[in-house]
Amino acid sequence: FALCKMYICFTVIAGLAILSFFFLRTRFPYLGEDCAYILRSIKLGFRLIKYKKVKPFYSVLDCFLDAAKRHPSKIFLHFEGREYTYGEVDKLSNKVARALQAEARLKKGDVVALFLANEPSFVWTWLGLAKLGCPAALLNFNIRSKSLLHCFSCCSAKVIIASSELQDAVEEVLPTLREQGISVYLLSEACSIQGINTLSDKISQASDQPLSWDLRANVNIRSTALYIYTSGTTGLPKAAVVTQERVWAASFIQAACGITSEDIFYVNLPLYHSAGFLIGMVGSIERGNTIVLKRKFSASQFWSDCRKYNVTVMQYIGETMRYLCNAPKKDNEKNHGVKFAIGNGVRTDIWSEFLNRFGDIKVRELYAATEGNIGFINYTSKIGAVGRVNFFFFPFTLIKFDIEKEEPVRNSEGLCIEAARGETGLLVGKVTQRSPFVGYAGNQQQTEKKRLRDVLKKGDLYFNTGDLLRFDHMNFVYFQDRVGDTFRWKGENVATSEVADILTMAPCILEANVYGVKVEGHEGRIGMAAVLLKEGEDFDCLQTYKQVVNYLPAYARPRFIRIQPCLEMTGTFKMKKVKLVEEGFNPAHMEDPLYFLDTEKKMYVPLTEDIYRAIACREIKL
Ligand SMILES: *[C@@H]1O[C@H](CO)[C@@H](O)[C@H](O)[C@H]1NC(C)=O
Ligand SMILES: *[C@H]1O[C@H](CO)[C@@H](O)[C@H](O)[C@H]1NC(C)=O
Repeated sequence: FALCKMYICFTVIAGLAILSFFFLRTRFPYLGEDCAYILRSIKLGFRLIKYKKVKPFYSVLDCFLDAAKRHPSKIFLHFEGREYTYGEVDKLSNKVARALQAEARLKKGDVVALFLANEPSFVWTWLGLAKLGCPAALLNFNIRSKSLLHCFSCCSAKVIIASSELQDAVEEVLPTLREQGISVYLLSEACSIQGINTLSDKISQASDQPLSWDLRANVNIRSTALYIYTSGTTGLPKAAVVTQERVWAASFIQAACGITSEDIFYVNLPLYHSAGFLIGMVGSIERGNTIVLKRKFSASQFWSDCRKYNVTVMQYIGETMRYLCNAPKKDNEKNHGVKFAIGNGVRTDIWSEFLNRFGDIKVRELYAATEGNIGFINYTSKIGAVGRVNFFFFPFTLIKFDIEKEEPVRNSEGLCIEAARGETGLLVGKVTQRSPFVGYAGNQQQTEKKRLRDVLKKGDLYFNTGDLLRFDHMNFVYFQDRVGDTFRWKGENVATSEVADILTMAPCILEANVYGVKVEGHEGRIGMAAVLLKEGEDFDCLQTYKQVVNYLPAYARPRFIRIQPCLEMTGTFKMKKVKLVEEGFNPAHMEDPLYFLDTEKKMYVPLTEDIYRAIACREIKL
């Protein structure tokens, strides 16, 4: 996680240099906030330096064990009306570790894939694995079949643990898993399917005695702690390697925002992403505070949960902020204890409306990529900004980007050109020893694709975030857009080529160009595909629907399909997208036949002007 770098590179001298630099540069309005934030960051920087040196290595698990010793009866987790103390979670994780040790014969370093819903067992199963010195791969519980197998195999796991509610998804890929000799465990007391082992019964019989520290003696700050999946720029999701150092750095975000051990943190984002897992759950372990965990985000339960559990910190993404603002107004909306909101992707208008309706909540908007080496936090609450560049924790730059060609603009010497202040550019982070780019598990090719060379000097190396940002004259950072090969919908990144691969497996489709289009009143972009049919074939509304629904999670399915007589290519044989994105899905504006994925009729249907109108006035929910 990117923010880490900021903490790492501190020494006293750097700190002082930065401070004096900052006193000269910063204008008056943000002085207090800048100072408080910088001082907190320097303290955290020193802690990370200490963790890098101390032997034996002090991991987040050790931090959890210390918290469980310090306050065993403090509530760690609230979930659906039940509460779990630090002491209980510690014991449960001992039981999980012992059951897995006996059943799966796990050794230190073995990777275990977790295919779990957002439920408390996610937390103690991960802690149990950490006690055995085993990294966990956090599978997205929405993925199925080909994607699921791909994600599973790219982290070289030999064991998968699944929630009982995901049994069907596991059964679907079971033949392949068995062929590969994978051990499959279900968090359930009973299961009649051959090849699926139950785990809950073994966990409840296992001893809750602590495990020997020796089991994880191999773990150090550079060890892989987790694999977290990010959407591929080409093809299937990639497993970003998250080291112990990154886990620590990401867990410091709560501390950097001023969250304390007294706070109650509301985790309503999925635990398979870094936001929910690292910033939320692991950050709460680092602070020693209490988590309210939700199976999924619910706008209607949000504020009543906050009141019921005395929540003081909420987590958000742009979509959830919008859902909260779209909910019907109530009289008691400002009656809650939420002081901070931490997240990313909220748009300026929604941010202002949110503050107007729900009161004086400090919004800490941040920008970072799971695998990246750069990050920003908006610690001063400037509406719309994702951060502030007032000092150099990590070297980065914005470079001019050609949206049409989808590549950086280069000058006659072959070097990139820095974007001017106020101008939108591609964010790239310099790869150095202190801000490394670890890359993706088992995917050298994808790792290489995120590397950008000869940026400002011949032979230099940068991490390409794929994100377009802008810095203003007050040093605030604004997220603008994402370059064309992924788009975001319902808080998930969708890789266009993965969707195209699935579409072209439908018998009538020869080629597909997938992109995201904006819909009024929604965050992100919804999936759309321009397709070329095979010669002599008609568009098969039912078969294409089945193909898409069988292989893609709901957020990745193209809701609109545009049939084209040919697909336009760029000079470098990439499909042209910019014009298609601009043209959108209004049937009045194009001749090409358009289809709409109708979730009620369970097929694609011709996109009529009536349907278009119903979408625009939100009679049809997307
Ligand atoms: C919330 O705070 C109130 C008042 O301090 C307290 O009575 C109540 O028990 C708290 N609720 C929870 C779930 O901790
Ligand atoms: C951060 O958010 C606050 C609102 O909570 C805002 O006043 C401040 O200007 C923001 N700062 C940045 C850098 O975005």
